[in-house]
Amino acid sequence: MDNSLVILGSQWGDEGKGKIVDLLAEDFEYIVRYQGGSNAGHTVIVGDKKYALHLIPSGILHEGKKNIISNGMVVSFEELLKEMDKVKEVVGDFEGKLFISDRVHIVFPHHKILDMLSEKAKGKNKVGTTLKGIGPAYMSKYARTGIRIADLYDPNYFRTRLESAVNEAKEIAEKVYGETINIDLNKVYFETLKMFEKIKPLVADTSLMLYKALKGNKKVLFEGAQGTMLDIDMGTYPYVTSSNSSALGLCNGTGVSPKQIGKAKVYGVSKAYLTRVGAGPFPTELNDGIGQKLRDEGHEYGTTTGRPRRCGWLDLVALRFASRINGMDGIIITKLDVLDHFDEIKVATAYEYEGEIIKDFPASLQVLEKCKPIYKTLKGWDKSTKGIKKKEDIPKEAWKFIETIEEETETPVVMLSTGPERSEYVWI
Ligand code: 2SA
Ligand code: MG
Repeated sequence: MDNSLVILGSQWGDEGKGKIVDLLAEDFEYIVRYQGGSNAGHTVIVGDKKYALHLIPSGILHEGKKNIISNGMVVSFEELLKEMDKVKEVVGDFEGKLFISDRVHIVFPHHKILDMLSEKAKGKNKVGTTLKGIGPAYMSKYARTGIRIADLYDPNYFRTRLESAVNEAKEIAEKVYGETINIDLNKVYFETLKMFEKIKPLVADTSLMLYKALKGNKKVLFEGAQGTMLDIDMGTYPYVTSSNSSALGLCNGTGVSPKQIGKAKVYGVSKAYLTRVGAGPFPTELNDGIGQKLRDEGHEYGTTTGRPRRCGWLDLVALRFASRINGMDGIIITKLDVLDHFDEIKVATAYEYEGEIIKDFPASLQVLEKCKPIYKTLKGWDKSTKGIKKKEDIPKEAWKFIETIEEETETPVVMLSTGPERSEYVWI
């Protein structure tokens, strides 16, 4: 790999990005998370140990890498410190290995409370958020009432901003949701400053760091969280997350110009089928035995929340869309082995909407709800692909599956991941 690289989710998250980033990290000097927060759940398995990463980039388990939490992320100090504690046994000292942008917005306890109240108020129309306070933290950012790491260096300034933020949260809770909430301003203030002391040595101007790195032709791996179809602008709005989880978030999330970012390759990670956690449209969802088989075989439960994931066939209308908006140079297919024992495998190549054939993913939820997938049915391979490492071992029916993906998305499949271990993959 000569270039810098973007690895992102091309579905609704949980495509297995963590494993891929961990696998490829060896080739890169910088690994950068640029959006989202602890709503992400990136599972990395090293030897017999499993690490669930939420905020820290998935390169942290490699030696000698610079892992960056850049300005587009929203960070809960409490969760960051907890996570650092979990990987401390591997990482040791974090200085020089983990960098946090001074422009990062902080997720406070009141954001989590507002997340919960907002979901409760939506009732059956709830988004199904991770309740990590992500939406409310981005709301504060865009309402210009947020608090960044850079704002903590002057404790009086921080105090003033926190006071108005907490008062505003209380008012929203009362006026919008009819609930009285208890937030101890002093406690939040002193605890934040105390936690900040531990985080301070890691704080950096990461936009400048990345500018210099890219200018000096250093190799940078950008790690997306969630997935393209959850992107705030291009996803299935309002059933989306609150950040640009597609490649569109790269510039604003890193503070790096499109010119510099444009030199990176983009690989989109896609499961061989499709899952979604939380509510929202999902044209190829299967509420039957096949869906359950996918869930069982694929262990489809949320890394952050443990929620069972909704499962269905691969949707190439959505993947075609993801390839276009991300400018995908290649697709990495994960969990191929989950499809090992199906007689027939289906992939949606278009939708039917009121008698019309649609090939481009629509914006309207009302249209999406009425879209019926048009499937291409492929023969299963009924052989184990688990752990295969050689191209020659890929069954011919699986090649047909791969070729169908390539034809429909006009994007090459570049790698198959054939199991959760670092070593279980094959470049094709
Ligand atoms: P939020 O919490 O405001 O970002 O939720 C908004 C929507 O975004 C979805 N979302 C996710 N979907 C898949 N995976 C995510 N991360 C965790 C994981 C989730 C988990 O890796 O498993 O453990 O449940 C993630 N984060 C956000 C969310 O379901 C809402 O639909
Ligand atoms: Mg995940």
